[in-house]
Amino acid sequence: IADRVRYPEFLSRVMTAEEAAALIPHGVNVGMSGFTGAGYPKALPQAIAARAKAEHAQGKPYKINVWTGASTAAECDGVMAEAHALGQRLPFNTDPIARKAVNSGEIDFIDMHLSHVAQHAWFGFLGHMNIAVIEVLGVTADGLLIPSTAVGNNKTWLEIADKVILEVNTKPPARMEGMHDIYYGTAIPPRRMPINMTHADDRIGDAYLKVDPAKVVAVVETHKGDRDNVFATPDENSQRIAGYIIDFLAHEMKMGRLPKEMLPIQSGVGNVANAVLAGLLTGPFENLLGFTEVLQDGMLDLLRAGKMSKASATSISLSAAAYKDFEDNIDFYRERIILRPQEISNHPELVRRLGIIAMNSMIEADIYGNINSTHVMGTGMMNGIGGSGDFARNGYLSFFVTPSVAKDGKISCIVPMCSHVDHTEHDTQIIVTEQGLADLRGLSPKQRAQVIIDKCAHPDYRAQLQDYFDRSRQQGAQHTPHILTEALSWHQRFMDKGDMRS
Ligand code: 0RQ
Repeated sequence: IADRVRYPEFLSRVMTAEEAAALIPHGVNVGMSGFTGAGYPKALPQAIAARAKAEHAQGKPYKINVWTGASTAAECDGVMAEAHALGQRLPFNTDPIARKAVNSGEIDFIDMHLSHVAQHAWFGFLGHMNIAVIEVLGVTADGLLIPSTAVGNNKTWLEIADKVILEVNTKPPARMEGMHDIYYGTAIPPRRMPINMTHADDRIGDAYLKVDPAKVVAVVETHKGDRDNVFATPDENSQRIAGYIIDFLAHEMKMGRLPKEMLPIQSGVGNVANAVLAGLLTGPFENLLGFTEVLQDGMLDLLRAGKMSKASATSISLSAAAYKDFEDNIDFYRERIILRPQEISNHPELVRRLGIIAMNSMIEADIYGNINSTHVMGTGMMNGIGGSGDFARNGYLSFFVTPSVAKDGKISCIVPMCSHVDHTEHDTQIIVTEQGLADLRGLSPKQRAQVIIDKCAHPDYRAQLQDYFDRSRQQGAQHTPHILTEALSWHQRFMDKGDMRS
């Protein structure tokens, strides 16, 4: 560890994860590193879980509130949820055990726009942060921290926490040093200055995170890779969705509505997102730029092939195979990848100025283009809104994609009314399913409904949606026609009978 921790003062604070977990009492607010299965602490959460179990066995309470960048992994959220160690959790989670505890009511989960988290913490909206547990790759001789595979909210956690525990992970390559761009120019209103970035690949900050050395109470060594973020090879539906998007972008360019040099791309997580990126690999666009929050396998492929020149993100979330390529070719990727705090990677000011093309997945859309990204049947939390809202509202173009049906066709992903709304109709420009692409720009609600039904609905549900829309046009006000007593009946039918088909 002395190779990685070159600041002598910290060497005296090296201890085991168990010793460090003993410094985290019941009831505190803990800021952890971690964004989409990357850069999360690997040792402390397990020691915290063991401590929680021991305390509970003695009949004592032990729960902590955990704030991160975004999702972590089984060895972080999973173990702590399994040990009933989580009280409040924000802002995003994909772990199945934690999800179950959220949906049983055990964990108080706060689902937030990822660009909001840091500033809401500075404003004091979330309460006081007691301890930060941050994975880093090392410490320089000057006491600066070399960030890991995800930056997330680490800058802010290090600034606002009373105490800091560092997990020094010796597994990721030390030669990542220099890849990060940590912006220290943020301030609290009314004295905010513009963020001086005009190109997606501009560097505007420092390569290191800063910490007040006096706050560092423990240094724990780990040697472990991130979660293996595997994705299935794109299926036929994903490939069709990707095909529609690429044809659409080429058409927009031909029509002069998209500049010839193409605009920077944001892509959400998941199979469809990866299929779109795979489609760009063989598509007609060159010199692409990525301005996204999570860099996945698909973007690494584009960089390697020279189709994408630079990619800006807050985290690198790769499969084991792609990670090996990243590690083996770290000098190549260090010149092409910029990892920033999530308040910058997702900043509405930058998304608007740079003209980002936003592509995000959803759970369901309604016939007017409202989008539900988070809730199953209106009540159960899936993962959270993540960064989708940061990009969708402010992007130059905003796509929402989904297969037209879920659960073997028993659920239509196009419904009369969404059971929960994350992105309103005003934030949705283009909806794509494997059935087709609905371009909603410049259309009124009634025009949008007809295009969505015609282009995106699955044939099993098209007539049923058309019938709902036609009957809604015979009653009530006619700007956004609805039959309110029937609008959520499809969801109720699924819950009663296990199938939305009438
Ligand atoms: O269920 O897991 O039981 O098989 O939802 O669906 O089709 O595999 O899609 O993995 O891309 O996830 C919106 C959840 C899509 C994700 C969502 C069921 C379906 C399956 C997953 P199973 P798919 P994906 C960047 C931006 C919000 C955050 C975001 C997400 C499971 O993309 O969390 O965009 N997005 N962030 O069967 C009931 C429906 C359903 C449904 C699908 N209508 N009703 N269940 N499912 N449609 C990333 C970050 O911000 C970090």
